[in-house]
Amino acid sequence: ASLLRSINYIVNEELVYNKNYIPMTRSELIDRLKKALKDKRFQHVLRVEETAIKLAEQYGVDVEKASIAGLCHDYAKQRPDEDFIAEIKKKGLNPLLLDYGNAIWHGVVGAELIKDELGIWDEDILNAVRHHTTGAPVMTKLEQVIYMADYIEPGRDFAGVKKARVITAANLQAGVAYQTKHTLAYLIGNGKPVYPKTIETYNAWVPQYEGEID
Ligand code: DGI
Ligand code: FE
Ligand code: FE
Repeated sequence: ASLLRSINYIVNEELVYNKNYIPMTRSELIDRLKKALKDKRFQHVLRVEETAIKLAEQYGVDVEKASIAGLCHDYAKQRPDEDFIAEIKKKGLNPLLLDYGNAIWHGVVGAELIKDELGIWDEDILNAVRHHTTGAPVMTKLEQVIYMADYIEPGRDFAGVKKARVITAANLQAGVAYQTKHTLAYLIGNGKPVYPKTIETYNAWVPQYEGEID
């Protein structure tokens, strides 16, 4: 499989999807994203994909899943609130979601729109999208990779991003703890509402890895 991937890279200079996680080619997916997103956001998802593929190779995660999840993670970011509210009702999702907004919806509810509209049914990929903003107490390696790739992609520029990159290169789980700690501190520092899952993620990850992030 790894040889086949190398051949695919050489022949097509791009990753070829051959595991049926999505009923389209990578370039068709990229066209869909280009239409769904403004250029700045589209460029971000390309960088998240690139970062996710590198982390996937390093940490033994399926590269095809990392590519698809990286490209799709913000698929729904620019949808109007009505689309999310309709989807929450249609799928019978937790009504507590209605108290939040796009920051939370584009991942949790966005995963449902991806299933409906892009035909992705793989629960690992969908969970990586669902949890890319808040994290989760238990995350697969793919979910961790997407959570971190979104945070450290080369276009990110905030206090602490260099440290996040160094920690993540050394220890993926410590990277998760670092991001979780800093995001919660940011939300509290700015008086923002904290989604309960964000707090659950904090409790599951930060005390455990505290020694590895300072
Ligand atoms: O969609 P992106 O901008 O690429 O990145 P993201 O999906 O990680 O979203 C980041 C934003 O989400 C950031 O401004 C912090 C915010 N966020 C994360 N957890 C919570 C949250 N916002 C609220 N209100 N509550 C949370 O629990
Ligand atoms: Fe996002
Ligand atoms: Fe993102």
